Amino acid sequence: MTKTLHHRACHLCEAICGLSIEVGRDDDGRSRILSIKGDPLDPFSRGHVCPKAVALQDIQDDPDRLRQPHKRVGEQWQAIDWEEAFALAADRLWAVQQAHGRNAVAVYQGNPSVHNYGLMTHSNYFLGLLKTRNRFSATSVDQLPQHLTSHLLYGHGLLLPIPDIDHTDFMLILGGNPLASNGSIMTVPDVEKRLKALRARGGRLVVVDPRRSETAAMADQHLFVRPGGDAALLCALLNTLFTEGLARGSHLPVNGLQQLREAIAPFSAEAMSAHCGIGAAQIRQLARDFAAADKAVCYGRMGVSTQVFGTLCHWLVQVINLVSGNLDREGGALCTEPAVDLVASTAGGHFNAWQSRVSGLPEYGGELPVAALAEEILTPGEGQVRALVTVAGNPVLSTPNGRQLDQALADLDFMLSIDLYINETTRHADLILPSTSALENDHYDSTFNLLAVRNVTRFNRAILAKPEGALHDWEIFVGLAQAFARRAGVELRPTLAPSRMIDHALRSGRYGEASDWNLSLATLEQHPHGLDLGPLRANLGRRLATASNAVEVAPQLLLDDLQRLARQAPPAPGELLLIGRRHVRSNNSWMHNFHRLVKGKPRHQLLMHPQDLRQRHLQDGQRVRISSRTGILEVEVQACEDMMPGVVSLPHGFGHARLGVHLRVAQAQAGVSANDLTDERLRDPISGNAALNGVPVQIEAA
Ligand SMILES: Nc1nc2c(c(=O)[nH]1)N[C@H]1C(S)=C(S)[C@@H](COP(=O)(O)OP(=O)(O)OC[C@H]3O[C@@H](n4cnc5c(=O)[nH]c(N)nc54)[C@H](O)[C@@H]3O)O[C@H]1N2
Ligand SMILES: Nc1nc2c(c(=O)[nH]1)N[C@H]1C(S)=C(S)[C@@H](COP(=O)(O)OP(=O)(O)OC[C@H]3O[C@@H](n4cnc5c(=O)[nH]c(N)nc54)[C@H](O)[C@@H]3O)O[C@H]1N2
Ligand code: SF4
Ligand SMILES: [Mo]
Repeated sequence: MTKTLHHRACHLCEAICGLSIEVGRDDDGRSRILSIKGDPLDPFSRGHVCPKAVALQDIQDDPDRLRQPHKRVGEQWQAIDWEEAFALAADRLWAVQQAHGRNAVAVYQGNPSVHNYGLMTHSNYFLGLLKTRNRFSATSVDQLPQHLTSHLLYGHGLLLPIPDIDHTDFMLILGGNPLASNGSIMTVPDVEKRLKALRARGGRLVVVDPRRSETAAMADQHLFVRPGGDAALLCALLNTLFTEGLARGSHLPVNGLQQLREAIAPFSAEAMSAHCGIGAAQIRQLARDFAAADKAVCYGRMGVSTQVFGTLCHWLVQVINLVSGNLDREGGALCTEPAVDLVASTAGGHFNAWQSRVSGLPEYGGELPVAALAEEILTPGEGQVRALVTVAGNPVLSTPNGRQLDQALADLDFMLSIDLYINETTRHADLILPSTSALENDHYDSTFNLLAVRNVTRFNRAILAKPEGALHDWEIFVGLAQAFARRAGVELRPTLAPSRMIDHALRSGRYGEASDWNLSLATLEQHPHGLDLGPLRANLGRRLATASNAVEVAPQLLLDDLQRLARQAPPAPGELLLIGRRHVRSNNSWMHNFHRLVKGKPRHQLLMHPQDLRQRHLQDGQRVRISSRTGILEVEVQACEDMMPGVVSLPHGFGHARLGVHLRVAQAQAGVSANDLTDERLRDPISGNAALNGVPVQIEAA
């Protein structure tokens, strides 16, 4: 056997870790992975790796993974060839649109759509031809409030300021657990090391979370917050900055500061304390500590996005950074300057240009909130959704009231899924088109370089040869586009391979031919460990894309939403609120089929504070019945001192015990789906983003 060593970025989560992968080639010419390790020569990740990296090998070898197109025939699946598959998809989608209009075909794009570069470059080549307004994605169960905030304040939804974690003196984290997630909208491999370094240089880490998470456990201070209470806390922090004279000027041009001051005046720490469950004196002290730090940054993530005040929260996070003088400043929050810059190559976006048919939810950037998907399928009338295309997604497990969506999918006239597996969602498809695996693909990370705590760049070739008869995701989209264009009689513009597109973008980008870096695909291929382009620097001033060229700090939409917060009822006595959690060995819904990740004790129990158990005469380890407006589940409860009393936690992405799912390892420890309890009617009304956290539930013995 011959052995070769390859360097390659992992792109399973947002962290971009460099890997060293040893591949053996047998005498019969077959290649297999011998080992996957962290790459110490990667200047960004410096050898860091998490257990999920080994999943790359498991995906490669998984006997459950589909390797050619599969067509449904009754309750059976039949393997077919690509030409037949493309023609079938085109015929059926075209027929639905002919009979019921363009919007009768809906699209859902899942999370790997932004992790796989061929999906980034080519999914729209086909999906754009459908010209449907019913486009949905995982964005609206995730970071939509962050895009909308940047759109309103800075004029571009991708001008997302990233915490300058390596240079800050004070980091305030709300609703993020980077020790489990490895960072999000903050690409930061080896985050634990970087947070330890922050503390070693005398800085402070404060975490606000209803659970003492892994990150909270290593912080200088952890504050339990009532789920959904962050907007109240953030208002009170901002109010304290203003009333105690702690605000600092910003070098950025700003509009609306006076309106902001006036609007926030009623939201004192004393008035907000009950809503967030944190004492007024503690809130005021936190504001003083934050303001006293030379360089500080406030960072909010999933826990504050996916709640009923999601957009208000992310607006307040930005405003606190601005008002404390930390926006667009070293050690504060900075926008990246990546080698391939989606900010430069895309328009600023639009919001609320149209609304969803049934509930009138606003579009953002051409997408509607996915909380509306099931009702668009289930509600009869002009414009009803009759067919669905899913791409790299599992909305039955990942979107609110997944059980309702599960039932709705069974009603469709046609469903096409581009996915590697027959999972809880794709089991409803009429046709599944599987792509090559990650290691059979080239990769350039156009998404997460944009969100990284340093300006970094790398391109890696595929490590394993593409198997005979297999297609990459981008080739599947080209095949679908060609077949659909033929069917619809429209002309298709020519396209390039993703690597050619990246080469063009690199050459014309800010580190391209016009700079000393002279970056191109060829230069990056000479740097297989990746290239460090330097720390983040202030740049927002010259990149603001608002009509006024100033930061619009007080959008009327958000000032108005403060009234919703002011009207909020105080917590009901005995309330029990459901939140989620992530584990470093799991990734949303699709990594439970890999032995090496799921081995050991189960990790999908319901966590509950012992005091809440006692009050309900429940025992640790017992099976309980948990119910919400949308569903009832039975699950094992685990006593956990790390939970805030009145709050229970269940991870999402489980619930694999459904008929027809072909994930044999995952089904051995199926668990239940948290999204059978979450409620599609519980949303942030500003963005329409789902409120997956802070769901009212009841619990009793099963
Ligand atoms: N209750 C609750 N719900 C949540 C969350 C939560 O915290 N709590 N988190 C939300 C978040 S942040 C997200 S991002 C969503 C994720 O939700 P989704 O994106 O809907 O689901 P995933 O589990 O990421 O499913 C990914 C799918 O892509 C397939 N896949 C993987 N790689 C590829 C590839 O290269 N090509 C193709 N074609 N397919 C591929 C997998 O087989 C899998 O079916 O879940 C959301 N749902
Ligand atoms: N291992 C692993 N890594 C992942 C993923 C994964 O599934 N597994 N998913 C990837 C994806 S798609 C994403 S989007 C990122 C997400 O990255 P993070 O945002 O860091 O994700 P979570 O671990 O869900 O952290 C959310 C935290 O918010 C807390 N929380 C819940 N409700 C509230 C609330 O009302 N207020 C406050 N302040 N906190 C609250 C939860 O207790 C939890 O600790 O992770 C990515 N990385
Ligand atoms: S943290 Fe783990 S899953 Fe994420 S990029 Fe690094 S190795 Fe891959
Ligand atoms: Mo996500």
